[in-house]
Amino acid sequence: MRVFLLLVAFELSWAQYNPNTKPGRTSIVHLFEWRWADIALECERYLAPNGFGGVQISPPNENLVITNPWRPWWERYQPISYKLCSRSGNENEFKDMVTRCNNVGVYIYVDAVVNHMCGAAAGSGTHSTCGSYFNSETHDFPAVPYSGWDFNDWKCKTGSGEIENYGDPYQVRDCRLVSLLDLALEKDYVRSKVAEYMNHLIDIGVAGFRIDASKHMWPGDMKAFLDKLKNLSTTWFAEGTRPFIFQEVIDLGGEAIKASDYYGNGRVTEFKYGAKLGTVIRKWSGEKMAYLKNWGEGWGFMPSDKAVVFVDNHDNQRGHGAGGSAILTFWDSRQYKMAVGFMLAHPYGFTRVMSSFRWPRYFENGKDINDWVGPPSNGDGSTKSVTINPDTTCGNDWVCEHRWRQIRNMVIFRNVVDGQPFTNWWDNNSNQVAFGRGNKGFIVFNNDDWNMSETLQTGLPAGTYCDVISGQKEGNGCSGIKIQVNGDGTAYFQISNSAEDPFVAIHVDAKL
Ligand code: AAO
Repeated sequence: MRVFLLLVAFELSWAQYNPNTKPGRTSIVHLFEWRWADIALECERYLAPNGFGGVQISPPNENLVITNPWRPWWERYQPISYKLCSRSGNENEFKDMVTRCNNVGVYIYVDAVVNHMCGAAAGSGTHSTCGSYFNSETHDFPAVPYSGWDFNDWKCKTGSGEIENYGDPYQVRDCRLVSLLDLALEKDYVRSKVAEYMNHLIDIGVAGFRIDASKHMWPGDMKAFLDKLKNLSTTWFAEGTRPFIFQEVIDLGGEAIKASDYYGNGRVTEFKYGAKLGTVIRKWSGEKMAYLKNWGEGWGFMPSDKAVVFVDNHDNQRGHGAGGSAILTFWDSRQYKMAVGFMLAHPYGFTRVMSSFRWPRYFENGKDINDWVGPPSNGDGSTKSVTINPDTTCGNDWVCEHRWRQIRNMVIFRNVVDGQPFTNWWDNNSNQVAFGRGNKGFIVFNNDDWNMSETLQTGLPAGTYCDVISGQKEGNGCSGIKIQVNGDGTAYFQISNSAEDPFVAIHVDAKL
């Protein structure tokens, strides 16, 4: 009996690390600020046919409406209630999205903002996305309901009530993050309200959660509300499936709170990944791609099976959060494609692709003063829909990095090589590197300032392969460069340093 109980406990906690994506689908995409109606369409018309496993969505719950005079993207990180209405849509549209995406095997991961409510200076009124009344001075959120008792103010020991020092874990967990009213998650009432919200989403059919600002919650308090979560809906998932949990904890080293404090609850965001990869691809600080030979744990990252990895996220692509100017984004498209290509080819971590909107980036003294600008919107503040151009790119200022050929084809590459070991590493001791994934795929980069011309062991069966970066296999043809793999597995690669994309990727599903 004892052994059995232990096994059950192990099963339950273990399962929260599993992304629950369909077999053979290995990445999710963050469709930042997209409307639910557009996500439903994207699942059906693009994500399912191209092997994406799921979508991280922006927070779906009611939030503060900020107009000064335009609405910042970050208002969605200031909850007013757990009603499902936001700029992305209402509850019916949300349910329709989840149903339609699930029906084509693309699952939904909710950004859960449960550490706090709105900022202390939000005031009172009904300027919220469902029109619910709130009062930030009296800490009154009747639509949940939360009241003064449900916040941490009495617990915080700093003079300002704010987090003043990230070296003190008590401040980080018990005080306010940028003035956001900090929920008292030690209370069972608060835990229950959070779990009720998340269970409502599970009932609708979501597959998991990104837990915002996890660093600012005690891991034990999080465990308490996570333990209250139901298994996933059996309409789409096997009986007993636990929701996927990944916690947003920024740990670049040097602070009191470590990512490892959170491993017991689920996966954790590995912020070192994008910061380091950006530095390497930019060739800053003496870094070079040859050093990527032991990428992953060898670079001091968390264990691969705990990590969620990404090149950029919605914060650090615009100077929020952590990583600074090393972070690569769609603004640096050539290097960005290489970084995302490297991430998707490399076995480390569970991968998330970013999909952004364009904003009028404008630097003053090294800071983007338009870092607040919200999604493409109409005069009344409503979010614009994602239009699709004849060439399959997106309109209305939606960037749709996930639709860039190089990125989309590398999402497919990762699916094809899933489970294969990291093999056949080669480098020139500089910025020309190559590696394989068993006998399924091979990728070669030239990030040096000179041409590359090498014969390399690919590990692949003999034949002609279509490079999925410069083009792709189309019917029996290839719209890109063709690579000839010889009987002994070697192939000749020539990559100009001035190529549009100085990298080549081949895999067994793109064999001609
Ligand atoms: C807005 C206004 C505020 C206002 C507030 C309330 O900007 O001025 O006070 O409303 O009225 C987002 C926006 C915020 C916005 C907020 C609410 O980014 O600007 O505030 O919505 O609307 C910390 C947290 C991390 C958080 C990140 C942004 O730990 O959880 O800040 N990310 C999430 C979301 C994010 C959201 C929230 C949380 C809040 O992804 O979108 O905020 O729901 C250090 C710490 C990090 C810390 C950063 C930034 O990082 O380690 O934990 O992240 O500082 O404060 C080097 C270091 C690195 C360091 C970094 C920056 O890289 O190595 O460790 O420098 O100093």
